[in-house]
Amino acid sequence: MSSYVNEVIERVIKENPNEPEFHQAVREVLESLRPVVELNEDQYRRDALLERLVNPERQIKFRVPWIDDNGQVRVNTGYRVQFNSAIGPYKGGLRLHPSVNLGIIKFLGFEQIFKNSLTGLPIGGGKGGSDFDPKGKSDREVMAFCQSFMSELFKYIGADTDVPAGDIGTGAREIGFLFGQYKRLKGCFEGVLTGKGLPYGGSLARTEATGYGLLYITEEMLKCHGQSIEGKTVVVSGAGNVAIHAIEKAQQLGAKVVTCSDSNGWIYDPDGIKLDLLKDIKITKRQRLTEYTNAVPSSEYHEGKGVWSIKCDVALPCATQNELGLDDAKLLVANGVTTVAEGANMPSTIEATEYLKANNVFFLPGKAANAGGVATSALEMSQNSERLSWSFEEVDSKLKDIMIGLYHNIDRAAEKYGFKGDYVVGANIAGFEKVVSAMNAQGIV
Ligand code: NDP
Ligand code: 2IT
Repeated sequence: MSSYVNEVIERVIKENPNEPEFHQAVREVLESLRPVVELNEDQYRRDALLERLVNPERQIKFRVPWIDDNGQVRVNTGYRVQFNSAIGPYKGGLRLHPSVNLGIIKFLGFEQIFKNSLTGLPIGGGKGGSDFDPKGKSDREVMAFCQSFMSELFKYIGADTDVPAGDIGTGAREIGFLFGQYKRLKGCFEGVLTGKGLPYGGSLARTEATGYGLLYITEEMLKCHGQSIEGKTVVVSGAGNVAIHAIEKAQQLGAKVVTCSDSNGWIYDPDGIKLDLLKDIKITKRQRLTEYTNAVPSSEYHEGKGVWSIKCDVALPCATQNELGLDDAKLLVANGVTTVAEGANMPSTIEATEYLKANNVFFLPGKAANAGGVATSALEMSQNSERLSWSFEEVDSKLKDIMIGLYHNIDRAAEKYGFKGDYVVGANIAGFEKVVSAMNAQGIV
């Protein structure tokens, strides 16, 4: 057992107190890197490779004052963690949610390094956000916040340095306000954000990409095991960008999706989720899920958590971190689940992941399964660089090829180190290998 891995995990816990999500993400990655670290322990230790990997290149924390509709000044905290630029400009979303703190942004930024590496595209890892809650705010308040946030962030980002995008709470509206303020301050129209609107440099299929990509990789994995998603019962959590487009592609592939959820409660529709209705409620009207049962009386609405109690073949957690715990994993296994693929970032706890794997459930970790979003962001960057835009079909087919290639890459990496079928190990090792060879080539920086 590599003592170097243990030492670095202990240091991370000691030096980053009160950041449990960051500890969890580091532990999960470093534990699976043991076989690689053991082969190279002397060199990695001499070069402090793991210490450099777990320490962000830069973290920026700033005040975000804005004025609400009553004339009251409000103050939020903004963050951007520029974690690792070994293989390209920092790339990763901005999360706007009251739960955001530095530890959450660091966990997301750390995951992003390996995810971005797995896409095969030239993007480094970063993440940002704020504890601002867009929910219940007027468009003017959201604009005021976004303009203030960008008035500080613009100093640190750029099309070739750091390219933020959406995440929880940051969708097309917020990206538009952020882009407008960046352009005004810099006096320069450049691809500094992805997930932009189509009239000003956005890419077709970026909105759909994370959810679609999740289904493309899941289908490829099932295909390689002689199965298919067609005819399967699927349980989804979340009702945001990732969840909605995962439901859409699952339905297109012939699956029956029976649940979705938001931060208040969840829906069980045994006849299959009506996607047009769900989109109207969540995207167009920004309403609560209770509206769904009002429109579909044969469906059930429950307060709180509960989608994992529904019998299914495939479970797709698409809301937030640690939303699927050990008890949920036990319920899923008892009900015969065969596949869990993570649309969200780190939605399963370490105990839940271990339990699912021990019970022979196919488990695709988020950094592989949800990589289609950031991969398509990188395709948006390419289109911006060449000042062209590609058709939906072209972007979608590139996305599909990337997800299929990604599956075979993590499958091969797992097998090479004696962990055939363990996609957690495969994703961490395959993502790490590319980053490490780039770091080694660039010297001690
Ligand atoms: P959205 O804001 O569009 O949707 C998030 C959904 O999850 C909403 O339905 C929200 O409920 C629910 N949710 C959020 N936080 C909580 C919480 N603390 N408890 C319960 N429910 C919650 O975000 P996305 O769909 O973009 O993101 C979902 C996940 O996917 C996140 O983990 C994100 O990091 C990850 N991801 C996103 C990518 C993207 O391209 N957008 C790419 C890769 C990963 P409510 O409607 O009440 O707000
Ligand atoms: O977690 C993620 O990969 C995202 N939120 C998307 C990041 C991006 O830059 O498109």
